[in-house]
Amino acid sequence: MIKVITYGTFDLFHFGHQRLLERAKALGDYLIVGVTADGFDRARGKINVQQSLMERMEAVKATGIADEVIVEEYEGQKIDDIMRYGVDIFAIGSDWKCYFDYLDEYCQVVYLERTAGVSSSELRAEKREVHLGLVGDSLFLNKFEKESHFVNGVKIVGLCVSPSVAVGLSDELRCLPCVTEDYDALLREVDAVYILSKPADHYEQIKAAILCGKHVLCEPPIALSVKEWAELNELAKTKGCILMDAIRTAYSTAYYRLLLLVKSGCIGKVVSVDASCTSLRDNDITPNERREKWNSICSWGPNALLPVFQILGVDYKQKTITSHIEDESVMYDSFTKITFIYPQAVASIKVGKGVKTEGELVVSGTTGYVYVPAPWWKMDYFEIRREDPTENKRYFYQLDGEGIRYELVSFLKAIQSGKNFSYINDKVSEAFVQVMEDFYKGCNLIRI
Ligand code: C2G
Repeated sequence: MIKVITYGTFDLFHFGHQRLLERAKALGDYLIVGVTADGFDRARGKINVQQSLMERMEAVKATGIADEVIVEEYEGQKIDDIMRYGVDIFAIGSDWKCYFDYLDEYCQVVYLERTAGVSSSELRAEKREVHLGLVGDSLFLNKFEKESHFVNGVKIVGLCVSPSVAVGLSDELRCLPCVTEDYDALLREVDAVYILSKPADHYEQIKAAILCGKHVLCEPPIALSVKEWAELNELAKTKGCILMDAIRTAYSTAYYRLLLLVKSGCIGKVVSVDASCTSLRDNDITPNERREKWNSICSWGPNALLPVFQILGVDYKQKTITSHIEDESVMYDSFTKITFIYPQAVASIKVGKGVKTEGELVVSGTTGYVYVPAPWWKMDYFEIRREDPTENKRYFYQLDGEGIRYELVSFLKAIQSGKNFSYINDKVSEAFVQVMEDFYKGCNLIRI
């Protein structure tokens, strides 16, 4: 019996896949199909896959061509599989020509002509080309624009920016079809907006966008009062629009795996979460501009609060905010420390814009702790540490583009499906805003 093996993602199963499987099967008597696991696809840079592993495996099974369907989970697995299953022929589309020649040490390698005119990428793009507009006053937009090219189905078509910021923007951004200072004009040209303007403008800008039926991805805080936050959320639901917090850390694989491990009890019961996020000030803007824009609490607060609220929840009993406020007129805090008391745990965050400290994250539990070195918010690595250091474990997950591309993929999926897949749920988003509101109102605020 001649055994043939082939591999693929088989996203949005199409005619090209069908033909590939038919021809692979015809090479022998028994066909094994390896379907790539989500984590493996991500690791090899395929981040736009639409269907879950289960759905993709089902689609392959439904053809009735495969005799056996397996999951491909790791680099190098092909060699393992070929040996384990006693495979005679490895078959793959001609788009991989030469790439798998190294397998000829183990079996015969056959490249089958790729079917022209159909591909998952095209199907994905067709399904959901979302025209995105950028709103903001930061050069970070350059990075955002670059990252958008990794996500098919999204196209940045416009930009609303003040002339002072426009000077530092890349040519790609300055040459967009719609570059304007008029926000309403931008809204007319797009399906969705990414908002990176100063926090005090978020409420009005989000409201205007949603009233026009546009989806919103906004750097948190979404609003500066819970009342406004609730109003925007309600409005988004009524209008069928997605409103999502943009925190890149939430979309990094390492951070997400850390959450899953902690939640499944790998360090016992969590008793403390401590996170610090600080940076020195931008030198490219004047002190006045800077003060009007992002203070410490708005720049870093939601990011530092993310692990606190996602691990311990939002029902804390007490909170104390201690801030060094440099300018009372605009509530510019160069440093803020917040402590939370939960029924059986504590948490603290330190944020600074003009004060620097070690940017680490520590989650302490009854059987060990998680340590994430600085800058933890760009997480690709963490350790689970125990009393006996020989039991320590290290985890590494590639982080591409600081998580921006994964965040965009989630936003697009949400738009397409009408369901918010955001890793940051409503409760967490609201709790960020509650902290901001208390800070600005001076509730539980100690000035140093
Ligand atoms: N294919 C094809 N014609 C198309 C599209 C795809 O013949 N129009 C083939 C590909 O060449 C591949 C298989 O269908 O052999 C599955 O394609 P994908 O789902 O795009 O998977 P791919 O990323 O090519 O994964 O490590 C190698 C991978 O597992 C192959």
